[in-house]
Amino acid sequence: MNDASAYTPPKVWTFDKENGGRFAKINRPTAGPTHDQELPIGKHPIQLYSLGTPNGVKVTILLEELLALGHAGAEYDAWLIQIGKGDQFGSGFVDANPNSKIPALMDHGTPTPTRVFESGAILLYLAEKFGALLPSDPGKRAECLSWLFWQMGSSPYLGGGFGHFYAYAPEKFEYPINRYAMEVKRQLDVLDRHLADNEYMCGNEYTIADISIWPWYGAVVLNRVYEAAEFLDAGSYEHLGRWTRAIGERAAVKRGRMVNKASGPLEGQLHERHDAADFETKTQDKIEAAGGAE
Ligand SMILES: N[C@@H](CCC(=O)N[C@@H](CS)C(=O)NCC(=O)O)C(=O)O
Repeated sequence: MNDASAYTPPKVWTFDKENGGRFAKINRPTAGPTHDQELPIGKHPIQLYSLGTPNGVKVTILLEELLALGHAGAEYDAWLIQIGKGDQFGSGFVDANPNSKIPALMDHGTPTPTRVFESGAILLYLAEKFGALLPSDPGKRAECLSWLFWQMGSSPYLGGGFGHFYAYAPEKFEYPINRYAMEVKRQLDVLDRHLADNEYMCGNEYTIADISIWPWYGAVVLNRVYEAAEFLDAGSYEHLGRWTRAIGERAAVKRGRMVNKASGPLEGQLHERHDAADFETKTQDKIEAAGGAE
């Protein structure tokens, strides 16, 4: 065990700007804008302000799935918000999301523009708007929403808890790593047991529940977050593995993962998306400018 007595909390907590850790530069204990910065608006009614993180790609996967289903009204402009540079604290972004976190969506197709923040709310808003990927039968809809809200409540333990202490904290502490590894393994088991009897999260129907859960828990299985697949023995969750691989093969999922992605191999990055053709042209331009694929 680490020495738990090393830190004695003061009477009143104060903000230590130099507390180290991966996100020390952007984290602060107050809300609100830090600078004036209007958000750009493109040609489509749906404007997305985001980054290709698990929370961000939920929305781009859904939009690409809606387009693949023939919902032309789901065409969208996706703008890059670089959270490492503090774009989420610009005045325009804070107007779209007072919580200063990606993703944020503006729908200019309503009589007055509609703002939607929190990825779960965005998935529900879009699924209802287009009448797709959300069952209409009340029982199935309840099951779908239960899993959607399960993800919203559960993955902060995976990301903010386990991921932070296992991968990002400046030092390794046994207590939080143990606590969050146990909880994340419990969550992986919840999914694995459910997927043993169900093709998708809501029976045999692919829905926004899958789109919400896959970017987080599929990423653990595929070792795309925190380099923790071995530590968590993620390969042992057989049914979760089957579901993860099946969803990862979907063309819309592959496209959605590229949008607003600003890290990893260049051919997987599409910083902004304004048109379906951007997947071919913009990516190719970038690769050529960089002197060929990695
Ligand atoms: N519950 C929120 C979480 C969003 C979130 O945590 N976004 C992160 C990136 S994945 C972010 O914008 N962080 C920037 C910051 O905390 O300043 C959602 O699902 O939309």
